[in-house]
Amino acid sequence: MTMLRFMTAGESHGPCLTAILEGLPAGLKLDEAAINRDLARRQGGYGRGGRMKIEKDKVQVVSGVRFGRTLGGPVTLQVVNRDYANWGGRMAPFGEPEGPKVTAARPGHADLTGVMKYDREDVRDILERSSARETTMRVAVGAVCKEFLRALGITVVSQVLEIGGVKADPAKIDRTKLGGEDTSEVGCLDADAAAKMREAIDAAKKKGDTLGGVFEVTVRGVPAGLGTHIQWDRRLDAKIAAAMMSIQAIKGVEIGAGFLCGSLPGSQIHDEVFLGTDGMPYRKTNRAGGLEGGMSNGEEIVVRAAMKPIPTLMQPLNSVDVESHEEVSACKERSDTCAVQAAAVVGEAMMAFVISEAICEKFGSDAICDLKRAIRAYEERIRKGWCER
Ligand code: EPS
Repeated sequence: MTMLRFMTAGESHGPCLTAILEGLPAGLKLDEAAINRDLARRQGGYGRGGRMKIEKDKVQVVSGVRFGRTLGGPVTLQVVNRDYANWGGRMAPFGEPEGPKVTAARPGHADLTGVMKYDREDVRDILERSSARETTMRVAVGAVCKEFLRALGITVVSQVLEIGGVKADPAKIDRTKLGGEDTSEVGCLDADAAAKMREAIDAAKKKGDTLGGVFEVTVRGVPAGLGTHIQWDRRLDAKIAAAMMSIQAIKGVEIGAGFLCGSLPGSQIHDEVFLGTDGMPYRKTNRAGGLEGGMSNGEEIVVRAAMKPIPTLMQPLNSVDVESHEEVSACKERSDTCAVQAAAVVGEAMMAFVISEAICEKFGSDAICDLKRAIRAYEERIRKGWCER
């Protein structure tokens, strides 16, 4: 059984969004402002649509926390959808719906298959839950997990590396600036590429098109030995990949050198290990992305994910109508031109959750003081000679 788990609920234009996070140790200090900061970051980014002008996502913590400290019980988080005030007639739990049904499915969205699978006549019954608005709660959960990790000296940061084919130049990226304030509006640390990314988003918007991209998530300060080689479903790399892939619109995940591993010889891929003056092993490179044998190896964990362009196009693609069964142009919903920067914030959140879960599994999670002591004892054992003899 997993030590830490969460579930989200809510529709994009329903009354509110909810998440329940269970398994965090008691006694952890939480800061409401830190959760709201990440919620605001998720709402930002160049190329967002009209909805983000309506919503001012703010968390309400309704269980599991008392005067700023966790109690050990489920933490329930809620964010009100301000737009529900305009959507009550279409989204109320009871009564008769107002307005026409949505029937023209969008290619690339859950619309068509969802209607068939769940036997729904209105595409809205599918799109309301499949919408990336759900990631609001993942970010809230992730922000809580980040607080937990921060208490243990672990940080999770992200950057955008590519939007619509415009790539950041790795030579122009100062990795010490990772996690700082995003002044580029696209989450990219290469200022030249960031300017071109914004231009690409403007051009796509003008054409009624949308753009995807690539973001990277980095975790610093992770102890070696999270996850295990023992069983497939307990490997940390597998859990990270699944968590990233679970984010709406993600189509590819790479760890460390990723797909490059398929083309270079072993001598150019594996990170050589050296002995430091303190008698501890270290690596000069990190092509493994901090993960070997399904376990964290103590280096930074580095993961990239590719996001496809948002499927709602203002110049719609050919599709089918689920009511008339005719070929039609896909429906037009208000949407974003590009949300890669927001997806990077969601990526941080999912990463923070997976690392937190791995920590709770390895070190126990009743009380934060016991957990900290268990980590110290483990690190001391390794420092003393790797194995206890
Ligand atoms: C989103 C809210 C949605 C979309 C977007 C993300 O709001 P609305 O549908 O009211 O415009 O802007 O959702 C999608 C990209 C999607 O495909 O559903 C949010 O809060 O991030």
